[in-house]
Amino acid sequence: MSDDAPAESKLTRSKQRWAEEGRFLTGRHARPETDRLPPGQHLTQDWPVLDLGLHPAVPLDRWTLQAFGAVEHPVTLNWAALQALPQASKVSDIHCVTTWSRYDNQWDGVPVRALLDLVQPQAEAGHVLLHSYDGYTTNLDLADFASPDAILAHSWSGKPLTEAHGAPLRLVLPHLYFWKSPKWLARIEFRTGDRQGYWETRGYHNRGDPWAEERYSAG
Ligand SMILES: Nc1nc2c(c(=O)[nH]1)N[C@H]1C(S)=C(S)[C@@H](COP(=O)(O)O)O[C@H]1N2
Ligand SMILES: [Mo]
Repeated sequence: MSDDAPAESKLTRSKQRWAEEGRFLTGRHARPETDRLPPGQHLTQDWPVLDLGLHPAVPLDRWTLQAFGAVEHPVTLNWAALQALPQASKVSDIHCVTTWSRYDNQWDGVPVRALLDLVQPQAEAGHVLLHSYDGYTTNLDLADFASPDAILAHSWSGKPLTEAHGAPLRLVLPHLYFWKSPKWLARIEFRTGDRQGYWETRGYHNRGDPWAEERYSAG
C-alpha cells in the first residue's frame, strides 16, 4: 500500500472486505462472443458513480496529462494539445466489479493508440501505472492498455464528462472491470516492471478480466 493513498471511505472499506471474502464470485465462465453479460453481472440503465469519494475539480486552463517513463518521447499535454491529437468515437459496455453492467456507452476522445504513436514506448516497457488527480492509481499490462478499444475519453453520449464521472479526461478500457478505467487521469507512467495500484494492493485481481471473473486476487 502506498503511503500517499487517499483516506478510505466507508464504501472503500466495504469493497476491500468483499475482496477478502470473495463476494460476488459465481465460479462460472462466459464467452464474450455468445454472452454479452459476464458471469455474476446484472444490467443497469442508470450510471452509478463509484470512487474514493474525492471529486477533484481541475480547471481546463491548469489541466495537463503527462506521459513519462520508458518512452522515447515523454510529453506533457495541455487541453489544446490533447484536442489536437486524433479523435475518435467508440461505443462499449461497462462492467463494474460490484456487479453492475451498462451497455452501449458512447465515448469521444483520443484513442490510446494515438497517444502510443506519439510517445513511442520503449521495447522494455511492459506495464503502465496510471495516476489520477484524486490520488487513485491502477496498473495495466501495456498490451491491455494498447487495446484498439481503449480511449482517453472527454465526452459521454456526445457531452463533456461530468465531474463525478471523471472530467475532464478518463480512460475507458472496456475489456477489463471498470476499476481499471481511471477517472480524472493525470499521469501515465510507462514501466519496465509491474507495480500495483490502489485496488490491486487491496485484494483486487491484478488484471480484472470480467469474462474470466477475475474479481479478486487469490489468497
Ligand atoms: N480516479 C479514480 N478513478 C476511478 C475510481 C476512483 O476512485 N478514482 N474508481 C474506479 C472504480 S472502482 C469504478 S467502478 C469506476 C466508476 O466510474 P463511474 O463513477 O464513472 O461509474 O471508476 C474507477 N476509476
Ligand atoms: Mo468499482
